[in-house]
Amino acid sequence: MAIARLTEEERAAALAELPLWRLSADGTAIERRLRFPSFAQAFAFMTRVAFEAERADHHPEWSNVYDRVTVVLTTHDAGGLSTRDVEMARFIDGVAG
Ligand code: HBI
Repeated sequence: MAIARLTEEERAAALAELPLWRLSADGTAIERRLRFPSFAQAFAFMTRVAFEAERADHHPEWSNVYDRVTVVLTTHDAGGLSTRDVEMARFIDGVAG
């Protein structure tokens, strides 16, 4: 299903509500770096997000080093940011705090 890329205005409005996320240099993705008390808790976070990603059919680009997780969200089908990225970022903020 084709999904629309956010306009500049929509992107700015969305980012204003996602202060923990940074816009990539090329404007096509948002990134958040997280740190957890342990590797086990970092991986548990990734597991919860993984199940949501499957449910939403929207998957993060992410990496994990011990207690840290870096999450990058972009919509490949739109060639940039879409509402799916905003919704997933909100979900992640809800899980990670
Ligand atoms: N995840 N981040 C992201 N971007 C996509 O475009 C995307 C996805 N997960 C699944 C998906 N697209 C499928 O809908 C398409 O590959 C068919």
